Amino acid sequence: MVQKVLVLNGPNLNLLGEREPDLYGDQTLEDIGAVCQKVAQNHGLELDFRQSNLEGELVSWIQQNQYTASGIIINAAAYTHTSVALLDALLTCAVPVIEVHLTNIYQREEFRHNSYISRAARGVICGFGAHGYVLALDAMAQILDSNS
Ligand code: CA2
Repeated sequence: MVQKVLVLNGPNLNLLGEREPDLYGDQTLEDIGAVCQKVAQNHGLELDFRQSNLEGELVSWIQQNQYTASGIIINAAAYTHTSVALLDALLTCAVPVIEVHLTNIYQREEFRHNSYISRAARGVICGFGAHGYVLALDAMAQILDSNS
């Protein structure tokens, strides 16, 4: 059976490519999703790529997919630094979680240096822009391959 990877994107990431390109790059989230679809296909994985500005919606998607997804890649955006709810949701999932950030959060303001969700993550990729999603998918494919 084809394994599904859920890719979750948090608040304001729907604005990618429209504002702050110097910081976040000029690719839209749709562009990133399209690249991820190709990469997932090359790995023989199904991809479910989503974005929400609502914390509760992200929590619900994690809960709904905990038995149907084989892995979760998440850029929780600002919720990274605030959300115990997302951490708890991710901790209840038995599947591997990879945290992604476009920017190097450790080079930025101090409040971005702490990630609540890292405790639930197998690994964290940050600072490589949109390519970070590809790196995360490659890593996820390797983890799922070695698990099977
Ligand atoms: O570097 C990342 O990927 C972040 O998760 C992006 C978040 C930020 O709060 C995190 O600290 C690091 C912000 C996403 C906002 O996205 C925008 C995109 C275009 C224009 C404005 C905001």
